[in-house]
Amino acid sequence: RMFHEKCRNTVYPFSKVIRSSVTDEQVPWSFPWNSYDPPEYNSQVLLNKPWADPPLDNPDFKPQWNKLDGLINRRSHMGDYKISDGRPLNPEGRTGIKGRGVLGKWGPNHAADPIVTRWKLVDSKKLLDPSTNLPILQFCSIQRRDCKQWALPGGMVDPGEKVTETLQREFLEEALNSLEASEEQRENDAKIIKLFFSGGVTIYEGYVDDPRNTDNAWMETVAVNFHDETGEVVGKFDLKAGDDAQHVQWVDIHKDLELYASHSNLIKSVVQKLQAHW
Ligand code: RP5
Ligand code: MG
Ligand code: MG
Repeated sequence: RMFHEKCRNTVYPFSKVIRSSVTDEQVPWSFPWNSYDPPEYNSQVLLNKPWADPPLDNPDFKPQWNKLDGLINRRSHMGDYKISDGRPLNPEGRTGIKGRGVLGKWGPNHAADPIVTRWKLVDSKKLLDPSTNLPILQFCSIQRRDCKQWALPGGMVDPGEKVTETLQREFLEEALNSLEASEEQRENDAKIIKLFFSGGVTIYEGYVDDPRNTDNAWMETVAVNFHDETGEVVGKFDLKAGDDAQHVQWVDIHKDLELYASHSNLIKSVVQKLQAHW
């Protein structure tokens, strides 16, 4: 079994809080550890942010755990999560920090990740990797402004938003800079993306090993592959980074890519589906 590791044994992002050390065997909540008492961190940045939950001790805050709570989806793809002392418990186990850190929601924080792929072509022919003799796949990758790591152009599902809408919106914002494009450009891009994204294949729905995860708040995603077989549609787009992305480019896929969170694992599933080089 694989345990989450990007949310363990680090300094918590955007803070100076050091997570309590948690070994692999200590990760599952079923491992008895009575003296486990990690530090708590709740970013002050979240106070009064309209998209964030209130603090848990706010008497007006009555979250409906494991339910669709108004427009907020508090259900987990991993099944019902436990509540302990009034706090949702990370379904993957201990992270060495409690509170919600910098995440807006207590419990699951839902995101969506578009995996947009095309073949690496040379003279209009698929380029084969000499070692595996398999065609090399490329994906549209962004460099995150927050931690500088390369990643999928994903983002949070807004309250009431459909995941299909999030996938399109985040791709438009982060890989085509729709927030700063002219209205004409934005509408044109949105039309093409909407059509192209109608042919998506869902690769994964579930927990993400994100460095922001805590014992009481964690990322989950729906990752969908949009493959441009000919490279004539999105493969030809003029990519332009925007919003929380500072760079965007097509990146050759192989097993040694170091990407944000569990994004390398998500991409691996696409590689297997399309029988590409890894
Ligand atoms: C990751 O964080 C998800 O897989 C998604 O790519 C991303 C969403 O967070 P932001 O990009 O909005 O920070 O866990
Ligand atoms: Mg975004
Ligand atoms: Mg993002």
